[in-house]
Amino acid sequence: MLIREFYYEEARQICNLPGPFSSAQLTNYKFVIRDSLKNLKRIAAALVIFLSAASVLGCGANGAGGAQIAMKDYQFAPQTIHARVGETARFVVKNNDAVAHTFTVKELGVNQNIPARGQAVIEFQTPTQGVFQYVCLPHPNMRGTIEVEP
Ligand SMILES: [Cu+2]
Repeated sequence: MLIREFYYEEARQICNLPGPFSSAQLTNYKFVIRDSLKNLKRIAAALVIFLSAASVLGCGANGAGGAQIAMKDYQFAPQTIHARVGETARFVVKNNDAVAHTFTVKELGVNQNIPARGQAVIEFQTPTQGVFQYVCLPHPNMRGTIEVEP
């Protein structure tokens, strides 16, 4: 395995993204570092590759990565989100309203309070394929669906 592929794999796993990447996908990214560099340079280069991989994959160093879901005017946005079956879904849910909401998926055992003007990172398992509803418990008209796909 090339060193760049190794670090892409590391970043991918930390970000809980589907994969592994094919070499064809990897060649879509530009690398300035050649595989013939000496070991010391490789270590520094590998760190650069790792950070750029994490950046490309949308996983920030602050750990706040994940698809965004907004709560605004007593509605979720978007109202359809996607996850991959058998993996850990990760969403950053941001409440723009002046009241608390919840992000609740009863079938998946998710029930997270999001304080007014606050946000939460929500992670949960998606063991089965299907369409699941998420709601805000105090405001039943706030709802959306998660499509868990193969
Ligand atoms: Cu609510």
